[in-house]
Amino acid sequence: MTDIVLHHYPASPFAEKIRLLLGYKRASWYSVEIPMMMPKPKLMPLTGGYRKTPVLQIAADIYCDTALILDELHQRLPDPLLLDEAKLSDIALAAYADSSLFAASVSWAFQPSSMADFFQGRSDDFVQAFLADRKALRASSIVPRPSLGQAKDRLELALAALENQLSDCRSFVWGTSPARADFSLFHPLWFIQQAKSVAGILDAYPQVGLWLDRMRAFGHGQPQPISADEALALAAQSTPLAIDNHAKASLQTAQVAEGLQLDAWVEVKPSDYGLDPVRGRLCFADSKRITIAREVEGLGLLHVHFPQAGYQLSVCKHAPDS
Ligand SMILES: N[C@@H](CCC(=O)N[C@@H](CS)C(=O)NCC(=O)O)C(=O)O
Repeated sequence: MTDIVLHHYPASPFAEKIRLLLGYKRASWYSVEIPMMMPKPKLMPLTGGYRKTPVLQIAADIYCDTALILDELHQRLPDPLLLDEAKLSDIALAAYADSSLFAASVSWAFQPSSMADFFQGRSDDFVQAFLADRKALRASSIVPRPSLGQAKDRLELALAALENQLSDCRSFVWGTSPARADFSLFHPLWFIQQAKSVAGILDAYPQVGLWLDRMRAFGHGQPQPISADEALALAAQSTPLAIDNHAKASLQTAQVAEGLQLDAWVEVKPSDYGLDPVRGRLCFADSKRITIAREVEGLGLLHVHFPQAGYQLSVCKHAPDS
């Protein structure tokens, strides 16, 4: 098994989703702590502009977005328990939790009365810089952050439904083993638990509380801290996994008609918020993922992977500089 490197920071809920998955898989992994806000000078060479947290690196392959990271880790560290064949209900519930529920949990957790829970020991300058960074991140967003009142309504609906789902004493959302939906539902609620002054909203849901404990018990596996420079060196020493011709041939005719031939200069960007484009040559696209090749000074060839769902892929009008 090649080394797993997770670029993340402790307070990130989406990173917690992946840390917990690594715990569930009892994985040993390398942990690179990245800045909570821009600039991220040692991450950008790897991703080519994608700035969200977390990012998974396996040698010279870089995986963006936890939906894809979860699938990739599940493929590389298979286990008989996690639902192998994704069911539509599982994918849909995970997508709802990662978007609508996550946005509600951020609005709820970041109330004026709970800001101190997150920023204890941080300078005023840090807090102001962080808030400005997140405002800029959301500036181009197509999903407005819910108001506090809306967030409360959304959370109560979700918590009551989850309580109901778990009320037949099943261990996890779909039964005896955790699935995508469990990991996606966990991280927004974990984030609320970190905001101690407003976490009381969870108290009325005892089954949810027991499920949160059960999930948390997976832990984080065996993380070993490494520096960002060491992670860059791992990328520089390696070449990306080969993409076989059969897989390449799966590029859809409809996409080719749109100019998305293999080796075309393309850009990929999220379609919700943080719309920073990543440019490179298209080397693979199927129903699940998009892969682009980037030649990076000092690092050589990297493959950067994105999920299809939630990302826009388009042909670049001009060839990028790198
Ligand atoms: N769809 C992305 C969302 C990731 C995301 O929004 N992460 C937050 C942190 S939890 C983020 O990137 N915040 C800005 C930053 O870390 O710079 C995923 O599933 O990975």
